[in-house]
Amino acid sequence: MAASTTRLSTLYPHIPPSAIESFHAHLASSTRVLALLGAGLSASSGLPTFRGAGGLWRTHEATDLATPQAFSADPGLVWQFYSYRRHMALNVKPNMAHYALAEFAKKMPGFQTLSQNVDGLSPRAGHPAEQLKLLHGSLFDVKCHNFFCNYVETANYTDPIVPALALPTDEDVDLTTNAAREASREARELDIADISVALPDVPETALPHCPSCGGLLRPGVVWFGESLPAGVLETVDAFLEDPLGVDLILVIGTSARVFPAAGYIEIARSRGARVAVINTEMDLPPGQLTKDDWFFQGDAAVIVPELLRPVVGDLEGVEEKL
Ligand code: BV8
Ligand code: ZN
Repeated sequence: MAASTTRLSTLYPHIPPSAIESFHAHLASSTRVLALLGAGLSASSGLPTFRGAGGLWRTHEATDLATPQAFSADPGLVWQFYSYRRHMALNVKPNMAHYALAEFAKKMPGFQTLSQNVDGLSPRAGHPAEQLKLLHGSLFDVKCHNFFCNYVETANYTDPIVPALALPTDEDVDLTTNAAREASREARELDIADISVALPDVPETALPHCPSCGGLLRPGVVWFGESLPAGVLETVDAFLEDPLGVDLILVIGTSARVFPAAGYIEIARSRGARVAVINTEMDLPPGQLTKDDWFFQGDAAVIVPELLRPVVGDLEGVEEKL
């Protein structure tokens, strides 16, 4: 039994070694591979998933805040939501699954990765850009909200992006009761995702503005009701329409509920792909898995490196980066 099979079935006794071996056998004969990534990939880096915490940010459904309507109604609130997520993402690191996928891309020219994640962790793990399609944009891109202005800025890692979006600290809170004792220690950032923390009022004038037309800048992500980046859709369709077909699709840490991203699983299957799901929960829409597919239940950061080990090896030296 191969070392990785032993390792994985030791870590996850519920995963039958035969499933790992049949997966590795199929991987060995695969040249055209897709991956669909979701928030679960970044969970063990320390980032909350959309469904985690009931999908709520303060009292708001994350999916409600991720809309053009929410931004038009209250750009300050939406910017605090995205600035918070930028801050969180910049304060965590890619995990072994991000690195394994990046290494797999370098070793497998016929590998294309479709990420729903806007957290920037796959790019930070060195995933080759031409093999990484950010279906829903990035927290670290900004663009002008003015329909007639096409100003875009990529890879803006300034945190906070404007001073007014700095996270409040407990120094900002009235500490008169035990000020003397408190004064000595570092001011602690307050978690504005927590409803008990007052949300600073950020005037629109203090929000990021477009250097080209003076309009409001908005996060460079795809909001619900907005179409995906045209270039990305074309590249994905070209990969799927390639006469070589698709041998395998890895569905990693996603609830596969958001379209068109979730739709790529069945399209890949129609192009010949077998489906391998890596998820802590059996969270796919019912009936989506057939007998020729695999379901590896557990943490993506542990399972993905083992599943890809025959191609990427033991990712020597990556640990130091974690
Ligand atoms: C559009 C960016 C049209 C912003 C996001 C067809 C049917 C039904 C509805 C539609 C349809 N077609 C379109 C729609 C509408 C809508 C949609 O899909 N609605 C859903 C809710 C039903 N789609 C759209 O609006 C799309 N646009 O269709 O435009 C159009 C066309 C032309 C012209 C104009 C318009 C745009 C959708 C993109 C929205 N933006 N993100 C932001 O991030 O703020 S979506 C966002 O939510 C993420 O990117 C991601 O896609 C989704 C969250 O899903 P996951 O990533 O899977 O996360 P989740 O928390 O749900 O699940 C985590 C999973 O991980 C769980 O399964 C858990 O068990 C697992 N897990 C947890 N820990 C681990 C783990 N797994 C492994 N290891 C662990 N450690
Ligand atoms: Zn502008």
